[in-house]
Amino acid sequence: MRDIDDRAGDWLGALADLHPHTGRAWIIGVTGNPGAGKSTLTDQLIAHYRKQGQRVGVVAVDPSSPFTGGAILGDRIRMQRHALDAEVFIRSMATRGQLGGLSRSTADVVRVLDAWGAGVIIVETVGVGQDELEIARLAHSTLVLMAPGMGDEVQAIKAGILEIADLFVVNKADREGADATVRDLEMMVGMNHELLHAGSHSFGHHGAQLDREAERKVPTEEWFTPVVKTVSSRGEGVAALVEAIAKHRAWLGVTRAGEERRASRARDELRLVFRDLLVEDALTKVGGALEAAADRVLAREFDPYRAARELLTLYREG
Ligand SMILES: Nc1nc2c(ncn2[C@@H]2O[C@H](COP(=O)(O)OP(=O)(O)OP(=O)(O)O)[C@@H](O)[C@H]2O)c(=O)[nH]1
Ligand SMILES: [Mg+2]
Repeated sequence: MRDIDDRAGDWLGALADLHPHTGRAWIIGVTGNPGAGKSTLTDQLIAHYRKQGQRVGVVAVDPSSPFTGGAILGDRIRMQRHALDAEVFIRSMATRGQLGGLSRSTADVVRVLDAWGAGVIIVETVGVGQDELEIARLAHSTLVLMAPGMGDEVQAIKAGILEIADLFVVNKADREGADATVRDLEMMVGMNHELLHAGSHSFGHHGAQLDREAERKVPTEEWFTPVVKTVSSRGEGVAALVEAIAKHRAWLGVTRAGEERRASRARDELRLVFRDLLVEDALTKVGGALEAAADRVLAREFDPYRAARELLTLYREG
């Protein structure tokens, strides 16, 4: 893991060697606002999957600070009862701005845990920044957590969250306002479902899609994003959540949507790795020219756009 972490030695080769041993883990993304209860829920999920006899990997991502801050410490404490279990591996990641980005390094750690034999890998991330969206796309099942009375009201939901949520979890259901949050979410999911359904229906009349689906004999129904209520601190609702995740897994396994999801995950991953290699290659090739160009930008001889274009030309010719 060290070489892969530090991008040292033949880390790409090391990852490539792991590849044949990967692809078996179910990757669960857990995202939501700070303090919504992600780590507390993750701790409960670990306990459930351990009871099923699964090996569990956890990656807790805190992009907010380049230092190992309070949030990560909190994550550790919430999951402490699993610290001595050899079948549980918990890993924290806390550095933004590293080469290749947090999404790439998270993907690498997930890959290692997958090869280690984790049946389930839980990835905890805060919020919906670019890194977090990429990390969410890494997961097979993405859980979006809300807690009532924390500004997590449905009106405040950011665009894009509906797209990435495979399951909504209203945590802290012991608090006032939980039922209203559940109702609001269910209404929103219902409206979205109707929109999607209407769209695919009229498209179906064109024939081509229907024929293709009939040929393959796969179910075509859309996933209806469930809203599950939990009190993570007491473990309530967690069994129902585990069941809902299993349903999502089964659904992805047999539908065309699942096939598309697998295809887009493969594409996304390749794109990330390729982007990484390109950047590395380019930075190596232009070498000191980058510093020289930066000096000229600083002296306002060049604008950064022209400087970047010239570096690109230099790279292409090299
Ligand atoms: N009342 C109540 N409190 C809860 C529940 N779940 C978690 N908490 C508490 O909420 C606080 C935050 O929980 P965490 O699990 O650390 O939340 P988090 O989303 O991981 O927070 P960050 O990692 O900092 O973003 C802790 O004090 C928990 O004990 C719940 O269901 N009900
Ligand atoms: Mg946490």
